[in-house]
Formats: sequence, structure tokens, C-alpha cells
Amino acid sequence: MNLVATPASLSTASSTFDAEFKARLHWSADTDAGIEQRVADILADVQQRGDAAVLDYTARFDGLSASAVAELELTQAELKAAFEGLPDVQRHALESAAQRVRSYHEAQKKASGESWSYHDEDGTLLGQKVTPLDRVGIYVPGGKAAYPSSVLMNAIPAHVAGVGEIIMVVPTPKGEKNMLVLAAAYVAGVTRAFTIGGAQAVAALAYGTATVPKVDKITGPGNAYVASAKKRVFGVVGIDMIAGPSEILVLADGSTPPDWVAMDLFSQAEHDELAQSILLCPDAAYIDQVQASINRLLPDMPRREIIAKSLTDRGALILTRHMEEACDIANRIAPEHLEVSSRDPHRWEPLLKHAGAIFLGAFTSESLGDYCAGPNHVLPTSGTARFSSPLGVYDFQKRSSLIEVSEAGAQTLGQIASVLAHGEGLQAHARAAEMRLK
Ligand code: HSO
Ligand code: ZN
Repeated sequence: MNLVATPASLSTASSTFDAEFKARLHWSADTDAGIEQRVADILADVQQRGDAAVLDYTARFDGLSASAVAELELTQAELKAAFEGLPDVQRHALESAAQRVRSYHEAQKKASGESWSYHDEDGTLLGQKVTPLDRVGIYVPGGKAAYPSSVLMNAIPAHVAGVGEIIMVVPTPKGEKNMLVLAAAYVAGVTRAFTIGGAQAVAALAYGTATVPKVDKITGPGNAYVASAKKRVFGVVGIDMIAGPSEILVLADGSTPPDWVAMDLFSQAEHDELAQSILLCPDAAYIDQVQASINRLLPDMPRREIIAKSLTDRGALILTRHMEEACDIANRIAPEHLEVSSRDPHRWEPLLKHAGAIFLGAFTSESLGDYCAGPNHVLPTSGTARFSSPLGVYDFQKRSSLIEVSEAGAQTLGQIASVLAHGEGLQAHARAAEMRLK
């Protein structure tokens, strides 16, 4: 295996840049028809047979047999014991991360998640009432992508929003539990947890079974089956987003040690062969230095094969004409993570519009954001940062409009409504407004 990763070297000055760039960037969320059909069948089966179907699929796909779904539930005592059984350093790290994520989301709730109202000139009250969802489901992947940090990032904003019950599902192949995931569930305030996964778990949460309670919204990442199941149950329940492979874009002015930048590119590349790491920089000599760092550091990385494939297939080191152009291209890519690795990050930040999260300055490694800085690490991918936002408290709340029309207000509004209702040919609407006129 050739471990020398050679991200494509592109120059914005070349005439082929746009075409090469588009080809490299492309990723599609489409799932193949076979998966779609199998998922549709599983959803229909769980909807019909409930617990019995969940048990069948869990035995078949996860090699985990039980005679009742209740046996697949993790008790609060088990979650607590998992937390207490961790080595001190892990317990403290988990608690510190949780505390920082909680503080951040509490600030988010204060800034944009509260009810508001005002009175107009007729004394009519108008406003918006913000309420938490009653019950949400959090999908936590099992196996190689089991991330305790993602448990914190999904459950804590739900908890801060005031969600009544947080139901976690986590596939547990052959019954082998990930103690850090269980401990994170405890720290984050998960209400109930089941060792089930796949499309069958999504179906159980969406439709409810005798044992698994029906939720109002499902969040959390998963494989192609889970993504397809989430898309299909959308409408019956809310969903957060369909996450694509991780992405990092580093915008560098050449002032950060090149090894730091190389490692930051690795940090997302190591997630997945389909992950994308891109460097944009106006300094050709610096790009060569980063390439040299990549070549020197890669052989020692335990996940070097994944990193090498990701960098070779989807990575790019791009020479731009200047930093302004780099900012412009960053906006076109709208990456999940955008590092501004510059001695003057605040000069460039105002030019940046589209990114899931923006990391300012050489010390702000993206990996700190993945675990413990405080902001959420569930972020829009594949260019969707053009129109969507990080997972947040607002995803676990909804809004109701509030209207209390005063007697004076009924006169003003009644006349307007009456005219418009007649225009639409809706007599009952018009009469309802007119009856309240003096
Ligand atoms: N970077 C990932 C989240 C994560 N990283 C979890 C490490 N653990 C989201 O793009
Ligand atoms: Zn990560």
C-alpha cells in the first residue's frame, strides 16, 4: 500500500481549475435502490409487528438475541455504573466536555430560544411561545463509528431545551457494550436507552412499539440504512439532517506551523475514506511545506490507510491568488469545518458566510471543537451550510404563535379581514370578523 498521500494540487490560476475542483468536491447522499427497498420493508414490518419485528432484526443483524425488547433496555443503574467504572481521567474529561457543551447551549437558549411578545397600538398582544419537544430519539451508531462525544452533542442540547424524555438507541453487535457511550448517556441526561440499531430502531422510535416509546423527532448520524430510514419516517416524526462524510477546509496565510495544518487535515480524513480535507493558501512555498509534513507524519498514523485514501481521492491543496480569493472559494464550498489558520483571522472572518463552524486562529484546532470547546459538532455537510445550521437547542424546540386581540383591535383587524375574506369568497371568515365589529 502506498502511504504517500498526494492530495491534488490545484491552482486557481489554471484554466481547468473549475472542472477539476467540481469533480473532486462532488458527493451525493443518494442511496442505492436495494438499500431503499430493504429499509422500506423493515419499516413496514416494525410498524405491523412492533416488538417482535425489532427482536427478529436485532437477532439477525446484530447477533443479539432476546425474548423481549425489555431485555434490550439499559437501566439507569447500568448507565451510572458505566460512568463510575471509567478511569478517573476519562470520567473527568467526559464531565468537563459535558459541562462546556452545556454552558454553550444554555447561552444559545438564552440568546434565541425564549418566548417573546409585544402589544400593538390597539392593545392586541402578539408573540411567540417556545416549547420543548415532549420526547426525542437519539440514534448512536455502533461499531467503528461509536462516538461518545456524539452522545453529548445530541443529548445535551435536547436536555437544555427542556425535552421531557430522551430515548437513546445504540446497536450493540453481539451484546458488546461501549462503556464510554453508556457513560456519556449518563452524563448527558439520557432518560432511557435500548441496545437496538439500524432501520428497525429508527422505525421503533418513529412508530412506537409496546416497549419502545414513540418519539416526536429523531436525531443522530448513522449508516446508509439509518439515513434512508430517517428520510422515510420524516413527516411522521421530525429529523435533524442527513449527515455526509466529514469535511475540513483550512484557509492558511502561511503563518501556522505546517505540521499543525497537516494534522488538522488528517483529523477529518481519518474519519472516513470519503471524508474531505482541503487547504486553500496563496503561498506556494507554504503549500510545499504542508505537503512535506503530510508525507513525513502520515506513516506514523494508526489510521494512515483511511487518511491516505481520503486525501488522495478527495483532498486538495489549492494555490489561490490571494486570501480574498481563498475566502471566496471557501464560501462556494460551504464546508462543515472551516479553519482560518491566519495570524489575523478577524480580518478574514467577515468575508466568510457559509460554513458549519468557523475556527479562528492557529490554536483553534478543529478537533477541540469535536470534543469540548462547547459548540455542537453535528454540523451541515456537503455544501448544506449554505442553508442550514449546527444542531442546537432550537432543533429540540418548536414555536407557537400567540394572539390576543383587544376589543379595539377587533375593529381594526375585522375590517381588513372582512374585505380580504370577501375577496377570497369565504363568507364564514368574513362573518366571523364582522360579528365582532361594533
Ligand atoms: N468531526 C466529526 C465529529 C467527531 N469527531 C466525533 C470525533 N468524534 C463531525 O464531523
Ligand atoms: Zn472529528
